[in-house]
Amino acid sequence: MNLSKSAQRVQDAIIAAGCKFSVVELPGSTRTADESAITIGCELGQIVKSLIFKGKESGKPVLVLVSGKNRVKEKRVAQCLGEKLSKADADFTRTVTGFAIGGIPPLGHLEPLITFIDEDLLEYETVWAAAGTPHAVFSLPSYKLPELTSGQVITIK
Ligand code: 5CA
Repeated sequence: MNLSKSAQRVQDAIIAAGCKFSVVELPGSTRTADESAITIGCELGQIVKSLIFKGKESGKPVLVLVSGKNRVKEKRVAQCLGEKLSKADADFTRTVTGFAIGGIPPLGHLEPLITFIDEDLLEYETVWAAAGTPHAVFSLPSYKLPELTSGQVITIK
């Protein structure tokens, strides 16, 4: 598949991580979790939302991978992180990931990000994540998420 520049960067990161998952660009929107589930034809819970937060004191970026069916309980993530969280705005998100909101992938960012993974994602055999643009996604077996992202699996909701 001939991928756009941002989607190709995610494909390259997947290959660099030693995996073979294929990024696909779809005609339908995958900008939000709801739209992704409709476009892909999967359950909302199978969508990996890649959300950026910021450590309140350190200012460090934190990536939280959440099942499309769940809301992040920031207190839970803060407990695991050891500091409170503040919300990241669109500019901060782009600066640390190199991607725009609606296409933030779980890997391939400009800098390595402390990563937490919603345990509910592991209930599904296959999950789908954004791949750099609001039309690009890739699927993978959920058990691969922790090694692909060096993320820590936690209870998030
Ligand atoms: N492509 C889909 C999933 S495959 C996707 O990226 N969904 S998402 O949920 O991970 O990304 C959208 C998220 O971006 C929203 O849930 C929200 O947390 C965040 N967001 C949306 N608008 C803003 C904004 N203006 N500032 C900061 N974060 C935002």
